[in-house]
Parts: sequence; structure tokens; C-alpha cells
Amino acid sequence: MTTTAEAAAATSAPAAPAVTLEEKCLFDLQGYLILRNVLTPEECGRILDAVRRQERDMPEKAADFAKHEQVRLDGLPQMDPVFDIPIAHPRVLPYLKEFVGRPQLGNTWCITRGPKGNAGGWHRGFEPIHYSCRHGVVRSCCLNTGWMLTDNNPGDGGLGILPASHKNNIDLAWSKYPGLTLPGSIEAPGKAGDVVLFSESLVHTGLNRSTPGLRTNLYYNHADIYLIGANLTDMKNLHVYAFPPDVRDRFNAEQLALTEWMTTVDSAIRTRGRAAKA
Ligand SMILES: O=C(O)CCC(=O)C(=O)O
Repeated sequence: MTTTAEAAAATSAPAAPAVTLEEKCLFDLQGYLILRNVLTPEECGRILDAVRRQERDMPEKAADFAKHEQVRLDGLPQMDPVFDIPIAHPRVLPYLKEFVGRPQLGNTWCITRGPKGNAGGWHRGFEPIHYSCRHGVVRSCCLNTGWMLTDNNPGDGGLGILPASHKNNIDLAWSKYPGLTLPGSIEAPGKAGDVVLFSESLVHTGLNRSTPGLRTNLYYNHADIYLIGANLTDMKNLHVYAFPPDVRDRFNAEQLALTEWMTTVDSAIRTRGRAAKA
């Protein structure tokens, strides 16, 4: 288990310059951006170790993997402080502020998939009406960040995206199209340490893996403060989204600001959520 001090040290990467006009233009055009080398190989290794520990030590997760060659973990920072690293990461935070406005961290999850795993179908979290660009101001009310802990080369089972679908006008039955048979769809390629930022209005999916080995990506989703309230309607999972005070106690100022909505969640509600799940 990573110590709090190690996790804090690991989040002290130098701040990135402001989002450039070219990046804003590209994000508005295609609905996603890929940032290179956000995590160091050492950080990827430490986070991946923690993922593998959880996948192995939680019996239901180990069983999932044995059966489906695919496993999902949710509420990551509640499992190990090393999962704090992507929260308000200095390379990513300027984009969250620029594209969301008043971003707050929603759910955090991890998906590992091997060649026999069955990736999900095409979907999006929010309709295009939740994306806008007016007078040069981009607003994606929900912005996801996909953190590649292993390479996402073609065929590795990475993230599939339909560029520009964050503002498409004609819908298809997205989930009916297997993998890259969806017209216009592509893979978001990257190496371990890269991050794909994408509007949750963009149609996307996990792709099946055709190469040997495992692909592991983390997803940290962010919503504008007025949309994050939707989490409060999901009582069954509220205790997963909202971290208890002892987790937030170890956060720096930016991480605290990005998770401020969690202070509105009463510990009794969290306890009720845990009890309902048990
Ligand atoms: O990487 C994946 O397997 C799929 C990610 C995704 O689309 C999701 O979790 O909503």
C-alpha cells in the first residue's frame, strides 16, 4: 500500500501551461484530446501494482477475472492513496477548468481486459445538448479522463471513439454496432502514461483485445457542479462516488477543491449506501 506521503509527493508534478487556442479548437472539433506522458513509468507501475493487488485480493474481482478476463474496480481512492495521483493532476486540471467551468470529480473506476474479455457497447453519458462552444468558450458539462496504465496500441482493447459525435445531429442505434463497425469510429491510441480527455457527450466504448496480455485504463469522470447533483440521486452508489473525510484529509488544496461537493454528503447516507450493498 502506498503511503500518504508518497502519494502527495507523486502529485507535485510541475504545472502545465494554460490550454492553447489550438487545443481548444481541436477539442471543439473532435470532442477529445490525447495528452502524452502525463504519468511517468514509475507512477504507472505503482498505480498498476495497486490495481493488481485489488484485483487479486478481492475474491469477487478475482472470480470476475477468472470467468470473464475482465474486471472493474470503482471508487479507487478509497482503496489506496496511490489512486489520488490523477485527482486534480497539474497536467490535466487546466483542461478540466477550461472545458467544464466548475469541475467536480464524479466516479473513478478502472477496467482491466484480456483477449477473452467482452468490452461493452457504444454509449455516451450525456446527450449533445450538454456540450456547447459559444463565443470561444467550451462547455462540456461532463468530461471524462482515461488514464492508460498499459499501452493502448491498435488491437490492445483501448478506448473506441466516434470523433465529433459530441455534437452529432442524427443518432444511430449505437450499441448495435460491434467494435469499429460503427461508421466513422476509431481507436484512441496511446502509450502507458498518456491520458485521453473526452466529452461524455462523445459516443465511445471499450474495444475487444486481440493481442496477448492485459489492458488496464483508469477513468476519472468530472461534471460541472450543477450536474454533479445527479450523483445524489444514485443512493445505491453514493458511498462509492463520495469519499469519506479520512480520504479527503490527505488531499492538497486543488484536490480538495475538485471534491468539494463530497462535503455535502452526510456520513449517515454513506453508511446506508455501504449497508445496502452488503
Ligand atoms: O475502457 C473501457 O473498457 C471502456 C470505458 C468506457 O467506455 C466506460 O467505462 O464507460
